[in-house]
Amino acid sequence: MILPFQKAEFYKAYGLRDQLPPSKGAELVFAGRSNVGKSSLINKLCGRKALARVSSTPGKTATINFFTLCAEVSLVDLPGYGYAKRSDDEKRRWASLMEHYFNSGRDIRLVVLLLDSRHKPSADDFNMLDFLRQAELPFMVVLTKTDKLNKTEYRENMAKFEEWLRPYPVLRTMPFTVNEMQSTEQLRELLEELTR
Ligand SMILES: Nc1nc2c(ncn2[C@@H]2O[C@H](COP(=O)(O)OP(=O)(O)OP(=O)(O)O)[C@@H](O)[C@H]2O)c(=O)[nH]1
Ligand SMILES: [Mg+2]
Repeated sequence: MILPFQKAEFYKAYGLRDQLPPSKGAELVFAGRSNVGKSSLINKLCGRKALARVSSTPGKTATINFFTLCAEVSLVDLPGYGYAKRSDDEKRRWASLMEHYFNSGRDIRLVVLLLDSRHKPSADDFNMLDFLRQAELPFMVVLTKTDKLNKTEYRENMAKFEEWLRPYPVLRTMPFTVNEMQSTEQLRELLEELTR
C-alpha cells in the first residue's frame, strides 16, 4: 500500500465519551506501553514535529488518536498501557477503549507493537502479544530507543528479543531510534511492504 505519510492530518480523538469515529478505510495501529515512544515515532514517520503529542511524563496520550493519510488509510495512536500511577478507573477506561476499538469491525491492516529495546517485555507487553496472537491480527514489533544501548547491549538484547518473541507470529522485528533518518526511512518501507 502506498502510504503518503507527509500528508498526515489529525482527524479525531476518541475517549469513550465521544463516538468512535467512523472507519475511513485501512488502519495502521501503533500500540505499546506508556512512554515507549509511539507518538514520537508517528511524528517521525510523518516528518512532523508535533502531529502527535510527545511527553517525557508517561501517560501523555489518553485517547485513541486518528490521523488521516489519505481517503483510504489512517494511522491510529493508541494510549499507552502499563502506567503504574493510573487509577483503577483510568485502567478500566483504557480497557474499555481498547475493547471498543478492536471489536468494532474495523479494517485493521497492521498493528505495530512498540517494545523498549532496553528491557524485557513487561507482563502488560506479553498480554498485548497474547491478545494480538489470539485475535489473529497481523503485527510487527518495533524495538525503540536503541540509541540508549551500547554495542554489546544492543547485540545481547536483539538476541534476547528473538527468544522472547519466538512464540508469537511476528511478521517482522525492527530496531528503531527516533533520531536516525535511516531508521525512519526503513520503517516507512517496511510498513508499505507489510500492508501490500
Ligand atoms: N533516546 C530516545 N528517546 C526516545 C525515543 N523515542 C521516544 N523517546 C522519548 O521517550 C519519551 C516518550 O515518548 P512518547 O512518544 O511520548 O511516548 P508514547 O509511547 O507516545 O507515550 P504515551 O503517550 O504515554 O503512551 C519522550 O521523552 C521521547 O522524547 C528514542 O528512540 N530514543
Ligand atoms: Mg503518546
